[in-house]
Amino acid sequence: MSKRIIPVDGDALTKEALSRLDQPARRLFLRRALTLGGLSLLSGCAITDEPSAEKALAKISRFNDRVQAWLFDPNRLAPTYPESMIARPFPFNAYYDEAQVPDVDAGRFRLEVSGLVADRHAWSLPELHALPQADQITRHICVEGWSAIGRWGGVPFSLFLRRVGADLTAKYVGFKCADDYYTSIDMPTALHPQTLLALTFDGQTLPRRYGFPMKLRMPTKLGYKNPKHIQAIFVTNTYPGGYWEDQGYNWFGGS
Ligand SMILES: Nc1nc2c(c(=O)[nH]1)N[C@H]1C(S)=C(S)[C@@H](COP(=O)(O)O)O[C@H]1N2
Ligand SMILES: [Mo]
Repeated sequence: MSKRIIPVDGDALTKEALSRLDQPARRLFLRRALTLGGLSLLSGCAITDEPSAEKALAKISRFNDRVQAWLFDPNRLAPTYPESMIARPFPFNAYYDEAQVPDVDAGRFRLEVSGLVADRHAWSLPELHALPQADQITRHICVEGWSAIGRWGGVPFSLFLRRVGADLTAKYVGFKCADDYYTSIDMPTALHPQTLLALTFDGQTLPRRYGFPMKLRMPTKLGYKNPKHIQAIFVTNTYPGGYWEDQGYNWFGGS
């Protein structure tokens, strides 16, 4: 199978990501199903009622996730930008408004690490800051129809996973946040060189509205895949889903 060409130009990337992912999953699947001659063909069973149609759609969605994961190229880098292109102020987004942003106590904070890892000790913020740090200026793309360039700094996530002795052959890394948000990613994306456990934004401590004390920043994935206010990280082979993913958003959510 030949590798899909992913444009490295920012606008093209935005357009491509949106065209593939911003519409409600149902519409996309129905369109695809129609062109393929019916859902029943794909699911191998007659679709007569809502629940069975839903089940078939879910099945196709998970299949699409697998295909995208296969096509994912861990060596392809997302575009980076000059400092002059950083959006100031950077947009805020969450499933609630800004007044409800969680207030995490920096001194008492400990990042929990569990699942398929050798070292389950909980990390304080100074311990995380003591690890090697990286910095990058990339574009954040939200399916609600906006994108903005920002600068995030923090621990390369692949380094962190190796440091905790994670099973790098496991399928998923899951995240639980200080609000009720949660999400999960595939291991190849977790190990991608641009995936950062971000502790700073624009050279400052990560502000509260952007996910203090830390967020996972992945320029290869859409906004909703980038969890803010991370409290716990776990490595697993059991599909963990996500806040928006469980409501029909595409799980892979990236390129
Ligand atoms: N904990 C948490 N993380 C989250 C969200 C959220 O509601 N809670 N929203 C997601 C969505 S949809 C987007 S677009 C980005 C917004 O990040 P920003 O506020 O830094 O722009 O955070 C993502 N991560
Ligand atoms: Mo978003």
